[in-house]
Amino acid sequence: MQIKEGLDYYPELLATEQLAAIEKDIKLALKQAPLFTPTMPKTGKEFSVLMSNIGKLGWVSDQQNGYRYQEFHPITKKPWPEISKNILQIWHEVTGLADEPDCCLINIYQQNAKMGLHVDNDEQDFSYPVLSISLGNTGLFRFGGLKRDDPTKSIKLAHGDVLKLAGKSRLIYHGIDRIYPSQNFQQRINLTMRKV
Ligand code: MD6
Ligand code: FE
Repeated sequence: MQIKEGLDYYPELLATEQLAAIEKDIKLALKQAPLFTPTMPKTGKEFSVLMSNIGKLGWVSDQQNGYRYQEFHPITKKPWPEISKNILQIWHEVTGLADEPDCCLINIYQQNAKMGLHVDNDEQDFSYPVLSISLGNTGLFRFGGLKRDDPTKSIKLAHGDVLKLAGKSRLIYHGIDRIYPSQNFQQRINLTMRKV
């Protein structure tokens, strides 16, 4: 479903078994590459979202060196685990690309976590899409335009929803305003895949 030019929303795209398999893959990956708390460039303020990565490159941020991609975990210094087949399959299916993503960022939101409005622009080639998969608790996703103060709209991203930012929407501002409580889940997991 196209929400606006370049912004495609695939509600409940993923089947229960596929989601269970992905959750298992993520749990395993997090044993090798534990969650870390990124901090803001300059201020050093902690993100409320916990992060890790899988893939050749991982997205990290800290006070000293800011936002960047690197080949190793910021604490263990080990290379990131590989992106699982289950996750890659969704990238290939939805983007139609034969190329594999370089990075799959894992964002973990506990109840009070949120993510401020931002643009994904630490990559070199914006002609590639960014694909996100949501699992667990529903999150309220807000998106606007190419300028921070453009008007915004919101959609709820639930367990099994997929979102693609491409073309004219590749560089739109977006963020997560809140996480909805749930009887079924303890946290929200968001995976974002990118070519770096
Ligand atoms: C989230 N998502 O859903 C945050 N970025 O937790 C993102 O920041 C995002 O969903 C680029 C493309 C799709 C996304
Ligand atoms: Fe983003």
